[in-house]
Amino acid sequence: MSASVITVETRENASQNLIIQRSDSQLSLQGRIRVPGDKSISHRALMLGAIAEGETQIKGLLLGEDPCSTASCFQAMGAEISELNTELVRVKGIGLGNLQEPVDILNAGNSGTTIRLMLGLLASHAGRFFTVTGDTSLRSRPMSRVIKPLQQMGAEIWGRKGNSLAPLAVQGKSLKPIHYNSPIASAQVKSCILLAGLMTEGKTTVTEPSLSRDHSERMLRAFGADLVTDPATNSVTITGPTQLYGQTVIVPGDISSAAFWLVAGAIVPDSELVIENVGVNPTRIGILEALAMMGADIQQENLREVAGEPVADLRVRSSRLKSCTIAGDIIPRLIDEIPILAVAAVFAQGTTIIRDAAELRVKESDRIAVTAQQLNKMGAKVTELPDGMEITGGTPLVGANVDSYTDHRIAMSLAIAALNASGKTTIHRAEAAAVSYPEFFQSLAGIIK
Ligand code: SPQ
Repeated sequence: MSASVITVETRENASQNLIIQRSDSQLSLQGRIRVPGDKSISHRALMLGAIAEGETQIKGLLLGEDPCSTASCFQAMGAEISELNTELVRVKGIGLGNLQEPVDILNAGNSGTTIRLMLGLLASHAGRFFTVTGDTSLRSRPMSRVIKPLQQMGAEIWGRKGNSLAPLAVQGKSLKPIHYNSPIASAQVKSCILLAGLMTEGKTTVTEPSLSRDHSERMLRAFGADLVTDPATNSVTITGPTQLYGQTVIVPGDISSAAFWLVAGAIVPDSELVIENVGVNPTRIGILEALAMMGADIQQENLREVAGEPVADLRVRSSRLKSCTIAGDIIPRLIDEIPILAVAAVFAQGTTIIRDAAELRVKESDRIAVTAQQLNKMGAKVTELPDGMEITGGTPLVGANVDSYTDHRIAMSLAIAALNASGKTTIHRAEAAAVSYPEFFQSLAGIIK
């Protein structure tokens, strides 16, 4: 009998349960996996392609729900985007300042990156009016972090709860440049202001307390923007107006998706996985550093540079994990991987402390509360902290009924935890995985031996 059976059950309301039934026999994970394209880079390639002059070609685009939301918003504003696929997407750019006033409300779906980055562009399109919304989760996520700096640039934006929540209305204006000292390390805040700075006469600067992912800086520069970074102060300056020119973007595999396999390979005994073609941008590899601290056996192979981003194959072999402390400057470099790191910590000896991660409370779900509650249902010992978690590892997990709270990263983290739990685990609303990793269930079934 197979060591584990994976079933997907579709419910009447189209939501899906992922059921992982462990048998008593030993399970191991073996094989090679190619994770889908990086979500952050996919969004940016579609957006910059849409506002550039000429054609942008995108190879390896993530076909998840989030980039699809970005594509449909920019199509509604006049960009011609060919059918989305992983082989080759052609974006016919409409040139700087030429986004058209859409005839309907723009819908960013579940995607914080879509709405926050797009707001910088909408606010700076003088004379045009836009409305933008999202799903239930996105409508509860804070937008003042981008609205406030945009207002300092002269933007006119209205929304619910004192202009802090979507739906939002934007009256595009000619903006003035600012130097914004961001109180949080956030690539979405940084990118929003840089995109607003594209059309703004003069120097727009963002300084952040520690460095967040730098895909916008890399891609803006590749598209021809006049952009300077100062690593000593975590600052980036764009001088506008600056025309962009269509480019070829080759999207590497998403390290945030690879993280599930890295942890699975580490915690399931006698496993060995190779995750191919993973982006290892220094601003994203906190997960590799944290797992190394925990004693995971992970090697980077075939390190190479593809279209301005470093890429490697990652080989993971199972090993005994130990606890560690994850806090400070590393947090922005692994922020989306904390739910799956919590799963690693559940199987590590000792008590792992995660701090300085209060941002997790305003993601697709409150990822501190949901991770703790759902893993504890399986017998884990996770205590919520205001800005993180304390996780005491070493207690065997038992299958349970758990819920993703419609958060893709929670759905996939619980599936990996279930691999090492006895009996049956049912993950409710597991379809959320499609936001960033539509083929996650099939890949999981393919590596179980
Ligand atoms: O796009 P969204 O919904 O905000 O997605 C998440 C995710 O887990 O996929 C966050 F919930 O990723 C963000 C990430 O947390 C993507 C992102 C980006 O592409 O710029 C930056 C990070 O957010 P932030 O707020 O730290 O800038």
